[in-house]
Amino acid sequence: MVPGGWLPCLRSVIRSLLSSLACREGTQDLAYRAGSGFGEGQVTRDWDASLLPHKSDVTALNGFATFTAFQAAIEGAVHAGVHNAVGGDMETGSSPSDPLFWLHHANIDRLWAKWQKQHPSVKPPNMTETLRPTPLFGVKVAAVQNITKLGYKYASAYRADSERYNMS
Ligand SMILES: [Cu+2]
Repeated sequence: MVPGGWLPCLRSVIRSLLSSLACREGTQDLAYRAGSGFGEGQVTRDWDASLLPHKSDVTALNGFATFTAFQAAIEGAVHAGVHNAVGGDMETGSSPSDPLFWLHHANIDRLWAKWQKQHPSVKPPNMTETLRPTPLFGVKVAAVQNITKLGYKYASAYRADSERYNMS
């Protein structure tokens, strides 16, 4: 398990990326930064749509009443399923070199924000734990719970995913 928790670390990285982009012009820089982080910017993919998560995997997330159960469920079928479906670099430790990594992780964070909205009193069991490694994270789990306080929001957080996408 990631020290501090997988979802809090994911959100901390998204927040850091957004802060970095706020100091730059345009979204072209996102693709450049993502593509230049590992390797030579050459992204490999080996697409297999049969490995994508199903709509039922996403809708089932709302049924989890504890953070620990929710985190385990989203990390498994929903998160890993997209990594495996895209294939190539997305299945390896160099997955951040693929711009899809950042879109995918932002969507995972969005789904967590949506779940938080539906379970406002449910918190991770380790709110006082510091995310590690500290040079990369170094904040407490509690510090990444509220995306509004982190300075961003998801426009679709209040819509059903089936309304936004043609999911079958
Ligand atoms: Cu991932």
